[in-house]
Amino acid sequence: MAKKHILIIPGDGIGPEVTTWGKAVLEQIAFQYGHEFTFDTAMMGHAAIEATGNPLPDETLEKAKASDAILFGAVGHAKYDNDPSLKIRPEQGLLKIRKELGLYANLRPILLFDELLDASSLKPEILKGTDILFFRELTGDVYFGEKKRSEDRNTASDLMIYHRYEVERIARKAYEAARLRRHKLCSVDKANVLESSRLWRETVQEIAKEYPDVETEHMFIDNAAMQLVKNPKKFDVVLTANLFGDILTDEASQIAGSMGMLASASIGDGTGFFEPIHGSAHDIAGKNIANPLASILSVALMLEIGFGLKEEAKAVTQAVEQTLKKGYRTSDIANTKDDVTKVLGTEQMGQKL
Ligand code: GGG
Repeated sequence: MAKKHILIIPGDGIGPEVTTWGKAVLEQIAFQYGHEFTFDTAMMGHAAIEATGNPLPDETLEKAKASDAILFGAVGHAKYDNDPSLKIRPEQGLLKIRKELGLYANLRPILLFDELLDASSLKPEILKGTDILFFRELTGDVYFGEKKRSEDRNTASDLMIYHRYEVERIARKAYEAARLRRHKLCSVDKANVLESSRLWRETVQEIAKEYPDVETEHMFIDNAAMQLVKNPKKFDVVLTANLFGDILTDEASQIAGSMGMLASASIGDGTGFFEPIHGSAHDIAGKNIANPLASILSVALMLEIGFGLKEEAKAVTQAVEQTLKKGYRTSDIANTKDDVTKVLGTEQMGQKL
């Protein structure tokens, strides 16, 4: 029996709706397998700014450090998107918690369910058999480099910065994962232009020597973006920097059918952090139309990677597969050919699992 304490951070927009169903699945797993999961909740993002003035209150960070895993929803709000001059922003909470918890590796599996082959705008014959695991670096790059604005406000810069140790540690994690998969790793950078990418490539080349059984390829980001839609099956493990990973995985979500299908696990040296890759989608918040499957699949990652509960994780993924096999869809993954009576809201989809 596993005894785990899980912190739920619903966040903003559709975050609370989707984490409700992630938590429900955790409760169901605890019941079925005889585990003891206890829960607490905490604020982050816009909700936290409104309540405390701080996107990551100290109390949230303390609770996060004291938990065995964190299930997170999303951060963001239209108010900030429409006013770039606002200094305190929801995303700062997410970036700070990643840094504070040392969450340097963000694993984003592109899990393509056969049932959703026709939900993608890409051709089924290009997609079928695709199985990619992205490693997005999470604590460096332009996200954390110095930000500057000139006095006249007409010039701005974000420092793109990487240290060798940051590349080494995520590269080793990615190579270890490749060893358990198809022994292929593609490192994505822009080494023909960027110095930080030249450090990235040079470091990955060094680490590659420790893993002679893994075939290494280096690819420029522009080519990778193209290959991802042209020939996604060619990729196994993809290792890339923070910004490139953020963009490439949104693109890759179209392979899986929708942003609403992609889960992620952020890991480092301590507590793991599990969240859908989608943002707060405030335009659809509260309408009961958000897809809860990315949150539920994030729970599968928590069970497997966070707690080592492989059988339980498999049961969650299989439950998602079975639900899709029965024809149930949320509107983001529905197709005009689908039976409209099986196009469900967030709550109804959550209850099907
Ligand atoms: N669940 C992911 C989320 O809330 N994304 C919004 C966001 O601000 N993302 C920035 C990032 O992932 O670096």
